[in-house]
Amino acid sequence: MRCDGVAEDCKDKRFGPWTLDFDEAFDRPFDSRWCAHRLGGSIDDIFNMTHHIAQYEEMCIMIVRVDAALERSQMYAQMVETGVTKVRSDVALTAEEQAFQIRIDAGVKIEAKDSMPENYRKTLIRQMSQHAHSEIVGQLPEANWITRAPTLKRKAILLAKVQDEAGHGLYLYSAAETLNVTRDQMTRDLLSGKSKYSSIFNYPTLTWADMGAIGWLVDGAAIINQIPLCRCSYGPYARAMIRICKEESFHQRQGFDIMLSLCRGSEKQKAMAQDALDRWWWPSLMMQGPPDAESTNSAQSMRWKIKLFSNDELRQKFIDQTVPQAEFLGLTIPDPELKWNEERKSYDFGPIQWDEFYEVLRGNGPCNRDRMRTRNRDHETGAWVREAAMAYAEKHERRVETTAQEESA
Ligand code: BYC
Repeated sequence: MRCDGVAEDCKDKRFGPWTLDFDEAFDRPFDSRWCAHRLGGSIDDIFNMTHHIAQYEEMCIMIVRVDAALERSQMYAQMVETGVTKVRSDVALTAEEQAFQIRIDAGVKIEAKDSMPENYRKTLIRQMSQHAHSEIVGQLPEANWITRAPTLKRKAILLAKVQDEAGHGLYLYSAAETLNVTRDQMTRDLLSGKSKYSSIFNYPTLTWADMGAIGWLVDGAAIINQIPLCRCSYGPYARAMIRICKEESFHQRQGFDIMLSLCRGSEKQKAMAQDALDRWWWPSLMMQGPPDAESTNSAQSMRWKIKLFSNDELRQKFIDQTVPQAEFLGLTIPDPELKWNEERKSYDFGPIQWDEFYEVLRGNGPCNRDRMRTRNRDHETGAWVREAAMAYAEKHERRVETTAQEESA
């Protein structure tokens, strides 16, 4: 199978017409060197493209998006009718804000010590801390199944995945700390309910198939959202996301693998997989955030290149990627209006129950209270670990100081 494309909107002519042979991509793990060779660019240029190769046991899906021009995200911001008018026109910006915007438009990465508009800093703290909280709270629904995983192998894999989520939270809290906010403050905001975390983690995990559905759908939706974040304008966030995305890719595969085993199992196991898909499908679509017309932050975040794609664009990508995977599993997406649109080369889909999403955001989802209770309890019972770690760090620091003094005496 061959795929041809022309990166017409690329100013960078090195990404002119391209052809990819899917057979050649078969069985090939993600390899930036190979991609660079095939597309005629350098390895650095690969970071200006969104490449995601997902490889499954018997199915290999390759998604290649040529998205090289730095101007492209700006073009998107102009193209997408977000329905909000929160972006100030250039003339309304102060001289410093204009200078900052010029750097953003030129694709310059903003680093921790650079000057930045206060609202840029606050927007990043909001998004990055929410993202970090989602990783931490996201451990709870899966941790629920560690003791009940069906085999030792599945248990070890799930345990590793849940540990990875804690690691993602740590990278993100550390990256957010470069913006002059402390981790203690961010934690307080989570525990008091001031700061949000992803709506998806307020749904219960009722069966083992939910571990498959979370990996396949929730991590799948997360990857679609997070790959563009590797190129966002804030350096520490972008760099943290590169490693996170690599691990998320593994998470999604393990979820798909659970679904595949269930779908190849008994009728009862397949029904369990279908039930999990029925319950997780719509909340996974909501994960990408409200529709563009109701997204209060998108327009400004896209102008600042914190977001490179709108919520609706990411949702559509997720659907287009996931429907063929469901077909491969022999499962039915619970949407009678889902239909391939040949003209748009995308799937049309039925209405999303946004009332449910906003109820979850207001704290009235099936598990909101339980998640917050558990998180607060774990924070309190874990106090001794933090105290011990601090005491050890202080002791270590004192020892280093004493040794240095002894050596200089
Ligand atoms: N849930 O203006 P909008 C994971 C809020 S973890 C809750 O479009 P924005 C995983 C939004 O905050 C994956 N709230 O906002 C972990 C805003 O309220 P505020 C988590 C949501 O920021 C463990 C309001 O609605 N991923 O994969 O431009 C195990 C209006 O929305 C949600 C990230 O955090 C939601 N779903 O866009 C397994 C990615 N959606 O703050 C898996 C980084 C919207 O103004 N975050 N809201 O009071 C983002 O990309 C963006 O923040 C969003 C929202 C696309 C989520």
